[in-house]
Amino acid sequence: MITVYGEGRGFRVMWLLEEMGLPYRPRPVDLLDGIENDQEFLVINPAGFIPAIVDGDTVMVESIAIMQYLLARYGPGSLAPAVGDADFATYLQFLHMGEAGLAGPVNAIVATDILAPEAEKGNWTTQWARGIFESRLGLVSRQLASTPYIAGERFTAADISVTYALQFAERTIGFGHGAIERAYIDRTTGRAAYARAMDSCPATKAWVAGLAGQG
Ligand SMILES: N[C@@H](CCC(=O)N[C@@H](CS)C(=O)NCC(=O)O)C(=O)O
Repeated sequence: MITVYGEGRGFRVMWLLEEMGLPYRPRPVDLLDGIENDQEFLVINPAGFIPAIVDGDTVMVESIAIMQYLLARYGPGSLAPAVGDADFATYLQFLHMGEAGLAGPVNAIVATDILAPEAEKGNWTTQWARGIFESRLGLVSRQLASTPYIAGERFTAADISVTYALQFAERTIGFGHGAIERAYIDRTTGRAAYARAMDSCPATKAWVAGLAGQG
């Protein structure tokens, strides 16, 4: 049985596991409660960030790497184009861009604009990170103008990566997406596996419900 430590980007992992039909056990990790209080988790990931997985003797962190591992080990089914597939390069590009170019830079904005003390908010780095996010988002928009999914005509793990990043930006920094991205998010999150993953992530579910209540 695969154990998934933490929600946050662990949602990507659980969504993928649901799409693949693999059993897993979500193990909550509360970053806001002081990670030093969760010694059992720190044995798994001494660096103290989520998500992490334990699959038998395998222990891993980094959500995109975990997804690649699960697809390589147990799949990929239809969720990753084969190397010889015309969509393979686009798939790999957006699988990684979802974190490296989109969700990762949003972390910097969250840290500075939301978590930092008042006097240190809104610095040059925040503007830089927003610029990175928006430039990569331009590549997402360009792709979605010609295909319904980020790597072509069918849903893949790259859609999990990118959808998570778009929602993360929306939910944390209030980023307002355009019509193409909105329609895309509706398309990908309408899947039954998305709803099941949400049921495995009660903290995320409560957070999203709270945001909807504010709007
Ligand atoms: N690149 C990492 C980013 C992980 C990350 O930023 N995780 C957040 C929660 S979603 C976290 O644990 N932040 C606290 C920290 O990094 O110490 C991934 O994709 O897994």
